[in-house]
Amino acid sequence: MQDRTHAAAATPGETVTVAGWAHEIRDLGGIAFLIVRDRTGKIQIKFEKDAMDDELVEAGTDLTRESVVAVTGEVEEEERAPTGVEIVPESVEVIAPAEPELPLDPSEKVGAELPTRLDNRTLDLRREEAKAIFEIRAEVLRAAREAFRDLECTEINTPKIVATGTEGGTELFPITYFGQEAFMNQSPQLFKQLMVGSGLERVFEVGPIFRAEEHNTPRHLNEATSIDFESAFIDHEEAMDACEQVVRAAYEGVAANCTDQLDTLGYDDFSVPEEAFPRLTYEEAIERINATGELDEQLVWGDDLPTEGEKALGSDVGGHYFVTDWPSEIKPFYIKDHDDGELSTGFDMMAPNMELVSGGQREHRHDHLVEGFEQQGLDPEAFEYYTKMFKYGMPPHAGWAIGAERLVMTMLDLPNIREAVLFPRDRQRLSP
Ligand code: ATP
Ligand code: AMO
Repeated sequence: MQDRTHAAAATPGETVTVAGWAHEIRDLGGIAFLIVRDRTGKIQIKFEKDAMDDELVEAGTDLTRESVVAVTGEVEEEERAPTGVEIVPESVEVIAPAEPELPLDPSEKVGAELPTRLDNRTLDLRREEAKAIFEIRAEVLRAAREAFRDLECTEINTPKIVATGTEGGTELFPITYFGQEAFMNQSPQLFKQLMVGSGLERVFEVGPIFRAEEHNTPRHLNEATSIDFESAFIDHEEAMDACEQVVRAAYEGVAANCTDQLDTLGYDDFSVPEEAFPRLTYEEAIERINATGELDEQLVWGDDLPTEGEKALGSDVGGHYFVTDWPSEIKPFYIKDHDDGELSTGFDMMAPNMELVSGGQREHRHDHLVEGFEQQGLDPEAFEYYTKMFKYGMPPHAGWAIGAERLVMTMLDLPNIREAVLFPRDRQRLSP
C-alpha cells in the first residue's frame, strides 16, 4: 500500500490511511471505538454514531477481531485516546476478515499455553511480547555480524547435507541421498576448519545445525542456529577473546537498539556484561562445584560437568565464564591437546547456568589428527576429504560456536528455548 501511514506516525491535522489488524472493538452506545494495530503500535478510530453515516459506523464496528482493515480519516488530538491521538474515519475497508473463533487471542493479557502458541505462531507473534523476542533475536544476529566484520571475518555458508558426523555418532539424523546414506549436519566444524586453510583465513557462519538429541529439555532443540567462528593463526586464548567480543557486542546492540522491546518484556535492569569473563580451569571448576555441596556425589577428574553442577557453579560465579583445560579424553578429536597430552585446549563458555559456547584450538598436524580419529573409534578414511587438506599447509587455528537460541534465551532469561525459535523442532514437533 503506497499511501499507508503507520499507527505511530499518524500526526494530528493530517488525513491518513492506516492499515492493520482490528485489535479491539468497544461499543459504548452513542460512541464506539476500533483499535487498529500495526507493527509500530496501535491507534484509536472513533465512531460517533449520530454524526456519522450508518454504513461507515457498521463497517468499523461490526467486524471480527483480528480482521485486516484499512481506515482513512483525519487524525485529531484526543487526551482520552490511549496514544493521545485518534482518527475520525471517512472510510473503513475490511481487507481480510478473521473468523470469530480465534485459536489464540493476541489482545488477551494472559497468554495461551506454549504448545497452542507454537501451533499458531502467526497469531502469537501479533502479541507484543512474542514479537519483541524476535526483534531482539534479529538485533543479536545483526550485532554479531557487525562484530565479525570488526574481526575481519568473511561470512561463509557450508553444506547441511553431509556424509559424516563430527559431534558424536548418536545424535545424527540419517537421510537418503540418491540411494546413498547421508546425514543432516550437526556442526559446520570440519568445513569451517577447511576454510582457515584456504585464502580466507578467518570465517564465520550463521546457520542451522541438526541434532537427534535424546532428551526433550527446555534448552535443547533438534534444529538450532549455530554462530560459528574459526580463524587461522590464533590460539584458544585469542579465540576466547573473540568470543567475548561477539557476545558483548550482541548485548550492546540490544541495549542500544531494543529499548522498546526490553520495556515490553519488563526489563528495567538489562545490562551489558562489563567485566572480562573469568577463565576457570576444569580442575578449579570441579573443585568449586564440589565445594558448593549441591551434588549428591563428588565429581572426580574426568567427569563431564553435570547439569546440576553447572547450575551450582553458575550461581557461584554469577555471570559469564569460561571453563578451560578439559581432560583431553572428553573433548572431540579435532581439539588440540596441550603439550602434556593430558589436558586439551578445548573450552566451554557458560552463561552462567548453561553452556552457551564450545571451542578450542584445533589439531592442525596431519599425523596427530589421523591418530585422534582412531582413538575416538572413527574411520579416518571416511574423513579423507578433510584430513587430506592437512597435508597441504594447514595453519594453526582455533574457533568456537555459540548457540543463537541459547544466547537469546540466557540474555532474556527465557524459561524455555522454544520461546526463541519461530518454529521449533523437538521430539514432538515437526510442524508447523
Ligand atoms: P456521545 O459522544 O454521543 O455523548 P456517549 O455518551 O456514549 O456518546 P461519551 O459520554 O462521550 O459517549 O463517552 C463514553 C465513554 O467514552 C466515556 O467514558 C468517555 O470518557 C469515553 N470517551 C469519549 N470520547 C473518547 C475518546 N475520544 N477517546 C477515549 N475515550 C473516550
Ligand atoms: P557444541 O556441540 O558444544 O560444539 O555446540 C555449540 C553450541 O551450540 C549450541 N547447541 C544447541 N542449542 C540448542 N539445542 C541443541 N541441541 C544444541 N546443540 C548445541 C550450544 C552449544 O554450546 N563444533 C563445536 C563448536 C566448535 O568447537 O567450534 C560444537 O558443535 O549453545
